[in-house]
Amino acid sequence: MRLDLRVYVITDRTFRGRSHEDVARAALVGGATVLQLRDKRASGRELVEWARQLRALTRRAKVTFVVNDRVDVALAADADGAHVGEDDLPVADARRLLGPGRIVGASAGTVEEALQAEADGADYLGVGPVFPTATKADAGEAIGPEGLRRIVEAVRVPVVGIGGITLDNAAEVIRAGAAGVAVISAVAGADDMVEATRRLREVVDAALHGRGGARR
Ligand code: TZP
Ligand code: MG
Repeated sequence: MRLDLRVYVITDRTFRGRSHEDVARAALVGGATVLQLRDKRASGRELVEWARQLRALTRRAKVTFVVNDRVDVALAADADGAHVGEDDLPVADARRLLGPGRIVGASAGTVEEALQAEADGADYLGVGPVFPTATKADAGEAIGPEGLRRIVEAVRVPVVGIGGITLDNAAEVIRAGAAGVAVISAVAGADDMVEATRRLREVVDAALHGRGGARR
């Protein structure tokens, strides 16, 4: 399956008592192209149970499914891949464990980190925070669309922007060269999660079209 990063929805249980499954179902109906399970407080036992649920839903929808932080959970649930950051397994180790057939996503906030993650075998990069965000306390300073652009131009792998992305600024992220937008609160915190995803998809598709299609 080709990696389609256009609308990358990350599930989160901290919004309005919604479960991972609630967010996932809505995101899939709304047209998300990647779903990521993210839960910093859960046990491995809980994570693998949710990962199996989301794996079943994403398989039916033919949507890429990635587990945040946990290569072991991704393997146990037969996810398409895992996303690792600075507190997780190094990218090269994630690649070794996941093999060539699964996706390794990596977080990067600077050109140096991005080049290293690419050299270590990442398939795509999550770059940000592009805008200020309240969702991740230790996200660091926003790099802005220009910071994102510098990273996009430095690497060959596709990049998704993350951090503070909303319907109002998603087009800017695409215009900066990103292959897609990764969001938590813009979907998980929305009144209508299906509609929020659908509109994000429209904005991203229109911006990609305006740019002359996906960069790669
Ligand atoms: N990594 C960098 S910013 C961020 C993560 C997980 C939080 C994104 O959440 P939101 O609500 O889309 O700003
Ligand atoms: Mg992580």
